[in-house]
Amino acid sequence: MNFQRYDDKTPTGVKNATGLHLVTENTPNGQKVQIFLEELADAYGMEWTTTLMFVKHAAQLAELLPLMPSSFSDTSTNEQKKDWFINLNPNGRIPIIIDNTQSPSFVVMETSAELLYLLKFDKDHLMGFKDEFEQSEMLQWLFFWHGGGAPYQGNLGFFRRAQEQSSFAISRFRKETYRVFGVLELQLSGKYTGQPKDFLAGKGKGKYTVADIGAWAWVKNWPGSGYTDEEMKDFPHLLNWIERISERPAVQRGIGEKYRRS
Ligand SMILES: N[C@@H](CCC(=O)N[C@@H](CS)C(=O)NCC(=O)O)C(=O)O
Repeated sequence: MNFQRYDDKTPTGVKNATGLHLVTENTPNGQKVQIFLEELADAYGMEWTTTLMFVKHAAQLAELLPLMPSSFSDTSTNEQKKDWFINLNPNGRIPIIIDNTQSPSFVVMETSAELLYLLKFDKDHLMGFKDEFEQSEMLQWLFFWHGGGAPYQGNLGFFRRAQEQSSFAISRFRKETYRVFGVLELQLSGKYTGQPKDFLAGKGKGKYTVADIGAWAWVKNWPGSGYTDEEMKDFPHLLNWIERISERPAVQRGIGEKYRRS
């Protein structure tokens, strides 16, 4: 153990990792970083190792516990709230990256900060920009989704799954998530700029960047968030954008088998 932020409960896979190490679960937030690492693998042969967590969400837990065998409650779940993990991320949430190429190792929490940290490995600016204004646009959309999209869609999921149903909360987060889908639609449609876009940021039709990855990992889950095909007809450009990004091999790997716990 050469890093004071590890303790005797830190899993050996985390403790003994060399190079970049991702601690994740295959949730929308986890997928953001999984996808970008897979993109970097395709572009530059990037290598890293992964520890898969079993993060249990409070609402799921409340709902699922009565259905679980009695042995269930003492399995090692809610790992992200245990000391060893809090030591690495005081926020107790996945994913995190540990960069063991630094001495001491450097830990990155918060998905958008992680995407931006990893951008330094994108030497040719394939998924970011050299131009400061395009880069600013990318940051605007990355932050827009991090602060103004994911929390709404996340809370919508939380309240939809909760044992105690609150129609007020569900309705608030359902409307707000729908509204921010509409903001993405406006940007992609070019309704006010005259320039329809394939991707959120960049000149002309835009370029696929970490801003798209950040939002896509969530927005693609619209059926699970309870929206109907009829409602989504309001967002044709957004639906095409979801499809366009889904086709990328790195995206398919980034949400795929490799990140599912057996
Ligand atoms: N703002 C954080 C959110 C991370 C987050 O909410 N992760 C969820 C999984 S999608 C989690 O760890 N939930 C477990 C918990 O809340 O204890 C980020 O972007 O990294």
